[in-house]
Amino acid sequence: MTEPLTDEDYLRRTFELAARARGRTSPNPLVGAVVVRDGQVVGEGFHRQAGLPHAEIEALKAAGEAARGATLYVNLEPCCHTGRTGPCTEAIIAAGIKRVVAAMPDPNPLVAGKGFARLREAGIEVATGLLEKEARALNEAFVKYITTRRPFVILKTAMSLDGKIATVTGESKWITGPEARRYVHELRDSCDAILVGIGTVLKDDPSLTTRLPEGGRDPVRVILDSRARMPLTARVLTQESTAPTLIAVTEMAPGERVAALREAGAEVLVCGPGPAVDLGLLLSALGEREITSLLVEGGSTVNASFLLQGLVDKIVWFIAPLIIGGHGAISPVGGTGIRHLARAIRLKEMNLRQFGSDLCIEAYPLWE
Ligand code: AOF
Ligand code: ZN
Repeated sequence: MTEPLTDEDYLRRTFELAARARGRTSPNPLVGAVVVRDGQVVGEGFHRQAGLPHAEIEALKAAGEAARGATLYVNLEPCCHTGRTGPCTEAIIAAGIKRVVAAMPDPNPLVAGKGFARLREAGIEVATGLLEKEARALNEAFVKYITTRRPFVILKTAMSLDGKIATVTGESKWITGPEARRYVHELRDSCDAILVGIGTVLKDDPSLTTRLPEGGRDPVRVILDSRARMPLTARVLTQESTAPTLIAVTEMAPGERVAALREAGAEVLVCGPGPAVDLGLLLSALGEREITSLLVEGGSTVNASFLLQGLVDKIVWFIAPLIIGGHGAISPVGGTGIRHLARAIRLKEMNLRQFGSDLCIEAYPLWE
C-alpha cells in the first residue's frame, strides 16, 4: 500500500504547476492549484499569462461538480479583488470548496489577507503557512515588485577560480562552459529585463537576446550609458528582438546624441543630473513599466554600482575551473571597494549548484 498524499505533497504539486509558466505571467505571480476530493486529484490548473484566468479558476473548471466538498490547494492566497479577471474567492465559494490550503498570503496590497478573511467568512476552513518559504522563493520577483514597485534585481557574473572575469588582455569569451551559458539564457527567458553598461556594449557588442533551442522570450534590453555614447550600429539597436531597448542616460548626455538614439528606435530615459545614472530612479522607472525582474549582466563597474548601493536582491555567481592570474585582470566587482571587512556585503542562503564543470553559487545579499 502506498502512503496517502499529504497537504505538503499537494502543495509541492501546485509549485510544479505554477513553474510551468515561469517567465510568462509577468507582472503577475506564478500560481498553481489542485482540487482534491477523497484523496483523489479531481482538477489541476495554473496561471498561464497575465489577463488569462487565475490558477484557481482553471483547477475548479477542470474539477467541475467534483469540487463540491473538496479541498483546494494553491501556492498563493486566493484573490478577492477584480483586476484583469474576477475574484477567485467568489468562484471558490460558489464551487462548494470546503477547505483551502494556501502556502503563503498574497503580498499584493489589494489582497493581503482579505482573501483568507472572505473565505473564512463563507465558512471555508483555511490553512496557510505550510511550505511558505518555498512558496516565497518561487515568487521572489513578484513579492519584491508588488510591495516596492521596483524590479527584483539578479546580478549574474562568471569568474575563473582565481576571481577574474577576463584576462589582462581583456579576453572573456568564454569563461564558463555551454551548460552554464544555457542556464544564463534560461535566466534571460524568465526575467523581464536585462542590463549592461556601455563599456560592455563597446567591447563585446552583445545582442542581449534569449537564445534557447526552443526559442524563448527576449528581455527588455537596458543599457547604462550616462553620456549617450552608444554607436548607432550596436547590436542592441540593430538586432531584431521582440523587446524594446531602453538607454539610461543623464542630463549630461548631448541632446543630439539622445535624439539620434531615439531616431534609431531606442527609448531614452534621463535618470538624474549625472555624472552617473541614478540607479534608484532607473529601477523606479522600470517598475512603472511593469518590469518585475532585472538581470544585471554587468561588468565590473556596473556590478560595483549595484552592489555598493544595496540594490541587488540575488546573486548568481559562476566559478569556472580555470586560473587566469594577473594584477591587471579584472574581477567581478570593481569600483572603489569596501575598505573595512566589518562593512563587507554579507550573503545568506548560499546555495551551490553545478552546470557541466562550472560551479554556480546563488545567494541573497543581506542589507541591514
Ligand atoms: C494571477 N494568477 O493565478 C492568481 C493571482 O490582474 P488580475 O486580475 O490577473 O490579478 C492579479 C493579482 O491576482 C495578482 O497580483 C495576485 O495578487 C492575485 N492572484 N494572480 O495572476 C493567479 N491567483
Ligand atoms: Zn485570483
